[in-house]
Amino acid sequence: MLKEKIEKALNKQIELEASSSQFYLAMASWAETVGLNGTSAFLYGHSDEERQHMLKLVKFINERGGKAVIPALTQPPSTYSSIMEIFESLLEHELNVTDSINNVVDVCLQEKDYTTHNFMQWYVSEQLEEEALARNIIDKLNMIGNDKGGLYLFDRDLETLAAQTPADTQK
Ligand code: OFO
Repeated sequence: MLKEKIEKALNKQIELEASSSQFYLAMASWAETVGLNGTSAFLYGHSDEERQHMLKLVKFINERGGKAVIPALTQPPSTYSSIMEIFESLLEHELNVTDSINNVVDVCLQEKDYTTHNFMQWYVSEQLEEEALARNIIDKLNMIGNDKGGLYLFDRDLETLAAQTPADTQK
């Protein structure tokens, strides 16, 4: 049976993963409307991944005798000034998610819940990867600057990346 504190922390994490999914969906949709098809495909895929992260938590809580709460979500921005703004806010969002995951891990240790602690390790390494990827993308965008040809190639690279990780095999 899940302790109350753990259940609360995990439910808060459900909300964050769901809001990540919603956030990236809004970004994907905007990118699609401005012709950044690769960026859009990448972000649609990323949004699906976040939904899977949320679902994994829902199932974990319920399987351990707790009760998952499906949250209401706030509306993400529907327009962005640039592709750089998208990835900067994505990184900021991921850093918040990492803080929250670290907090869940802390609560697990305080409550001596080693099963949930073990389950959360997957999220800890996932965050490392996601932060690294976002930083890498921002570095590339900084290199490209205002070069339109560079942006075209960047968008195509993201399309390739998205195609390599079809939604149904994403974590
Ligand atoms: Fe769920 O990994 Fe990003 O937020």
